[in-house]
Amino acid sequence: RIYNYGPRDFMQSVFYLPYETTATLANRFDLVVPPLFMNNETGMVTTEISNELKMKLGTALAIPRDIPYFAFKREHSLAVKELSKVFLEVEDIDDVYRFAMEIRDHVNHHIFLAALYHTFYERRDLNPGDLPPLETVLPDRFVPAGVLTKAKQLAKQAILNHHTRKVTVEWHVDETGIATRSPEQGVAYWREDIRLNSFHWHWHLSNPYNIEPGKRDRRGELFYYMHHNMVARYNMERLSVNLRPVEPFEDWHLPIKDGYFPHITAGNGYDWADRQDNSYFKDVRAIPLNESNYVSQLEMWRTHLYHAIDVGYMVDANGVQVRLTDNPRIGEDYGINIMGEAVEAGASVNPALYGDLHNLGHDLLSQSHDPAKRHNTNMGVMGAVETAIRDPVFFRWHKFIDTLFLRYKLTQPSYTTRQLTGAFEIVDVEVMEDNWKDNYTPMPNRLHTFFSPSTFDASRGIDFKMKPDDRITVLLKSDVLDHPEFFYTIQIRNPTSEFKRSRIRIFLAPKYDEDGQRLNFASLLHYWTEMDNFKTDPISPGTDYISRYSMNSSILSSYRSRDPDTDFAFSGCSWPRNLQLPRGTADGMVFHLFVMASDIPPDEHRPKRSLDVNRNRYPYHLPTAPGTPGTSGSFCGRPDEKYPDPWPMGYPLDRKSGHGTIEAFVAEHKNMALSEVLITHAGDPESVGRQQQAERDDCLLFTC
Ligand code: CUO
Repeated sequence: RIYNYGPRDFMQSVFYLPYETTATLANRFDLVVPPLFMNNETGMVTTEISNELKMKLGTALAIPRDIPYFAFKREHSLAVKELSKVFLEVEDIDDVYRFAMEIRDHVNHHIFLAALYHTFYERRDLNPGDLPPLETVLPDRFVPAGVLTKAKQLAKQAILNHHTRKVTVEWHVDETGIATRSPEQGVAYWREDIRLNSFHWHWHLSNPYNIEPGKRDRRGELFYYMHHNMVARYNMERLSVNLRPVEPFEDWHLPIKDGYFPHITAGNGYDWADRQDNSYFKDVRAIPLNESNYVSQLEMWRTHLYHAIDVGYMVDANGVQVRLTDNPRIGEDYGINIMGEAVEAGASVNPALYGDLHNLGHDLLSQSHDPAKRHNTNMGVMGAVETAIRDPVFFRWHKFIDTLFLRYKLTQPSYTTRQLTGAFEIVDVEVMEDNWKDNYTPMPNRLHTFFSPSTFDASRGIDFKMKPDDRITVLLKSDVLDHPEFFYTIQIRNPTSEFKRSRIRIFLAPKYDEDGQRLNFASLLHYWTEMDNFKTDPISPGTDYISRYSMNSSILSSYRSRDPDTDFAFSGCSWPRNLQLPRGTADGMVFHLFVMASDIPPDEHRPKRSLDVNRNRYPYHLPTAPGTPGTSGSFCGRPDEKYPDPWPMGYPLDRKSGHGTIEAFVAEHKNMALSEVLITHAGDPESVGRQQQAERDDCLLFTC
């Protein structure tokens, strides 16, 4: 047996070189693997699996080996579930490793990976914080094909030269999907951000729609909330680069204006399909025909969902009305959770009536380049969770889905004064950048973003034909949006005579729309994005101060990578740290920073009831914040626990209000505060804080 790597590394090694046989993997990483056999017909050397194991693999064996994992297709999702079950039923992680090694030569590469990622979210003895970043496993999902070709050439040279230890290949975002001639290129840096796409994969494998009902607390609501935040943040980026907010894709008979040409090719020869500008959303005529899907199905489901929203209830499979309310009584579910499950569609109250709207939309869009199946084309990027966000149509589709949820939210009564007020009074709020560089003095409520280089190690995802002792690292490098860390200081008054904790909620939204008009309360509902949500330490009677660091945000995982060759800061399901702030503009974009201090009800002081109290993580997985698993609580939930905040997700900025403006809303509640924050986008980190050159009246050659 191996184990010269340590348990964490040996588990990770199962993920690597996903397109290569186990024999190659074993050779490259010096692993001991199960016995290998040669197939006399194909000449391939592989592991052998028993008939008993074959039976357990179920549908996973039926999916062709070389296609991507199309998460929105039921049969793919079922295959991941069944394969994960094999990994979940074995006793310890040695067995997970052994089975994984036996199985990997026989099932679809990506379904194998997806099942392993899901296993890390499910097993008590594994931790999602230890999952390798997806880009290190599947670099071809994130990097233009030409960059990988160049990396292979350089790696070969390095092997010949012996002395070269590191090969680095750089690329820029304008070398990928969309050319500068298209306005949509302005936000390509965001759509194609590696960690954002990786986060989306993690989210869907942590919260799969076909997981046993009830296994994830408020999963349907989380589907709404995370994707709502994603769309809201995308629109902030659009405003930053003078683009109008994304239009929902809701008239399904009009052409889709923007096509998408991904320029990525999977290393096993799979070519993601291109979609021409002005393609149509069409019925997909599958072979066999009974697996076809029709736009009219989606229209029918949408009508049923709108009906449910308008009448305030859904109808379950037995014909019983299920009330839709976000003020649920004990024993009732949140209406938004029921809606989320029905729309995605997960544990829907009535799949026959409400269908598969979200998933089927992804599926049809990923085939809209060849809906009649006349050209033997592959699927487009919209069909896979790790690539969908690259395509501008992803956000048009999700803006439509979000608008549907917002239609429901607008049926809910405004929060009452009792639901909004609290004992604490927020006196002042300030946000300040870290003192992150010499000769620069940060100023209150002034934040900066810039592009800075980001690197990851591709040597374990692509076979660069190295031998174990070649010791060459292949690094891929590009610029990503980034920002200095910052911290909030909240001056708070506790009018009671006791030390008391509070829950602080922080949201961000732009102050002005694309036409420079102030966004009113109703329009801001589209934009608020969560920045943080946490319980404070006990606040002393009288005036006290709360300080909170951006790195500890509830939308980030608390795990930090220990890989010296990459700067990947977080593992597991985490909003990308580098995209925590919207880009802002060169002359400063104005944002509202909303802060609320809520009282904590007495029963919330008790430790959170774990859904599985025996979870026993390995000691070397100790997170930086004790007791925090390797996921972002707010956007990903926590596999074994109740959602960390009992209020509706997005509270208190998820419902209409009698107030016309956010200022009027805040003015009525002492436990809320609003600050104005200016986010300035600097070209590069070095230009932050540099004084602008004053214009001079000198007589220049061309002015005099
Ligand atoms: Cu995450 Cu449409 O759900 O992609």
